[in-house]
Amino acid sequence: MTATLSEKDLEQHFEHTIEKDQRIEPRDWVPEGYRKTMIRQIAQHAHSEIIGMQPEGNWITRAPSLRRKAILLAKVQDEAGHGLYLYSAAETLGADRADLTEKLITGRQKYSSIFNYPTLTFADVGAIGWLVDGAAICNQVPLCRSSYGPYARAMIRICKEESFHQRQAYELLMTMMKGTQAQRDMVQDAVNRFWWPSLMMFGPPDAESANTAQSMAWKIKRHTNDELRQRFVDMTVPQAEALGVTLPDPDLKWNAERGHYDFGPVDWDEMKQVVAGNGPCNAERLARRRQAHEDGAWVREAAAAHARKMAEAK
Ligand code: BYC
Repeated sequence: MTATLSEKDLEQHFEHTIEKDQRIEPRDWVPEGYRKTMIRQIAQHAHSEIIGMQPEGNWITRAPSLRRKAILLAKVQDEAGHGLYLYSAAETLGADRADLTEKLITGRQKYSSIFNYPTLTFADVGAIGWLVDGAAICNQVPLCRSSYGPYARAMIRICKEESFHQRQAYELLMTMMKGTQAQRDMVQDAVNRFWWPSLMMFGPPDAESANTAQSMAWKIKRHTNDELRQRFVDMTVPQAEALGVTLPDPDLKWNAERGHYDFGPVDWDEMKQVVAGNGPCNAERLARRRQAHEDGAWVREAAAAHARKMAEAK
């Protein structure tokens, strides 16, 4: 005899799983709000990885040596892989990957603001790897303990790869800093342009973050946006000193009382503009993604035809 569980029982089981710090798995019942939030965050994250291939991909053909080209190619391919694990994780929640892609290219789903800034010199490849991957690691290591199993597990591999990305970038910047004055200036200029947008990656301030409270209660997020932003600043200042660059913030200073670095105000209006689609490269990034999607139509058709043939042959 099988007993049917009521919605209340299912809800209790879900709450209990979260409370005990156990993972929610695809087979488990989840409240609709949890499913929606998870799909929203995972889809935005996947889109960010895929759009994030563009700014650095811009330098593959112009990398200054074969070694730098091989490293950059591997990094950009890693981002594609991250996108794929994440779209697969979203599918376990009932999302359809084609639908998510459609939402991205029609501007109905977001991706990280950081990828709407241009990459003007090769030093930007280093600045992105150091600061953007650095911010990503800071944000994503706690997500390895996120309550949704497939997302948390994807995050473990992603973080390992991001750590390699950050190290190769720091080595690239170190090499440039030991070069000519023109190379050092290039690094400083890249850091000046990427510092503030990197701080925006953590999301709006806690007081304006619509989703944090619920996502923390569901243990999707383990820390607030401001906590992680502070952690990133604290971690990065000594790295900047070791590199020999300055961070473009006159208010940045150690606060012994707080045990943290104080930093100046982030330009939240700029972030809002970029998220609303008005950043320097939003139109270009989406147009490129749309074109790539159209160019790939024949691959999707061929794969579907092959799958049909295989099914018929059985
Ligand atoms: N850009 O309530 P909040 C990478 C949106 S890829 C654009 O705090 P939440 C890499 C937010 O979505 C890096 N939008 O939201 C790749 C929400 O809008 P909706 C990507 C942003 O979700 C290649 C609204 O603002 N990382 O590492 O609680 C090369 C209010 O925000 C941004 C991830 O996706 C932004 N920066 O917290 C190198 C990590 N910030 O949906 C590196 C996973 C906020 O309500 N995601 N918004 O309309 C997260 O951890 C969280 O989603 C966030 C935001 C901390 C980003």
